[in-house]
Amino acid sequence: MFLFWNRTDNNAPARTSQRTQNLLGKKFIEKLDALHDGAIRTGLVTTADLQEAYRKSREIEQNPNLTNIWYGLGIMAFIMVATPLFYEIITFLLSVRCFLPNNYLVIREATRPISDCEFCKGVNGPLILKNLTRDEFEPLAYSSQPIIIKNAVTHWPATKLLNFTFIKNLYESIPGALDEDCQFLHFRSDFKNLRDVLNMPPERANLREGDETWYVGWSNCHPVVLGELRKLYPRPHFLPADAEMPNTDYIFLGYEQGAFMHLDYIPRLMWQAQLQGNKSWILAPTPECDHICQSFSFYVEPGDAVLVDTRIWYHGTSIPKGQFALTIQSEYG
Ligand SMILES: O=C(O)CCC(=O)C(=O)O
Ligand SMILES: [Fe+2]
Repeated sequence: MFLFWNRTDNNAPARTSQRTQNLLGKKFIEKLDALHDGAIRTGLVTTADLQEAYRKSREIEQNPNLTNIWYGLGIMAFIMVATPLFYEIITFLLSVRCFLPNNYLVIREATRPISDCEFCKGVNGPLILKNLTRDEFEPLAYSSQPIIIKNAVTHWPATKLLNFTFIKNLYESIPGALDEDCQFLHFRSDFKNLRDVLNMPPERANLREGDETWYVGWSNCHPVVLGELRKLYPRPHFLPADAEMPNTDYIFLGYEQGAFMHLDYIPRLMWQAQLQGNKSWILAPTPECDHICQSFSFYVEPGDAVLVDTRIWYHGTSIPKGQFALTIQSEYG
């Protein structure tokens, strides 16, 4: 230890006499010789091994960058080959189309801007409103305050007419409706696409006791399907008259599981109409706001509308055991 310390101390030669230095040098060489002889005596190494090790150490010393570059390239090549391979294996083993939920739900944590937390400061639950008119909604329409509007959609024909069988018959009666590549969200269920959902045995669709629960969502991007479904529900009466609407809506339906916590990657605010069943929501601020804002949960009942800025509030849902939930969801902006 002492020897090594002395080697790296640049002032040491000035402070140590020539005689002491000679003595130390001699001792060092004796120790190295003893080490060398000891290693040879073990029989595990030969002089040739030691020479080769010395040659390699010189190569690394003279060319450290080249070694690092090869090492870095090796790691990059491994990541490039292993990542898609890992993805393929997982998606094959789990029999799901996407290992991560696709872009509607892509977890924006990696790319989203850091929040200034203004959206969640002082918010500890949804605003619950009743008999709301468009004028009353106007000042709130573009706020980040979550809102429930009680009984806002109770009068919609969809609350009575829309159900699993209606949706199945509609899709099966429109040629090509199931071939359209509309976004499909399987959440925690084992379905790969909407065709699989609509083809499940009626017992499971009605969740007979002992059947596995399921919960899915998808976009009605087929124009004929969308047109037929929109005959069952109007544009929500409370939305600002000039609000822009997308040309696709979403349906969420199923039992118990609900949606896992996520942020949405969508351009506008979202509204939902709860047509059947109760649904519990849990909202959480983005992690950087955890110290000023809080998470909270609430539930909606059939006939309620719910508005959440799902681009900035983490949100997850669940359905009470034994209930079937059916929701129409869309955006406005
Ligand atoms: O209704 C659900 O279960 C999930 C809805 C959702 O994630 C959304 O509206 O953004
Ligand atoms: Fe969402």
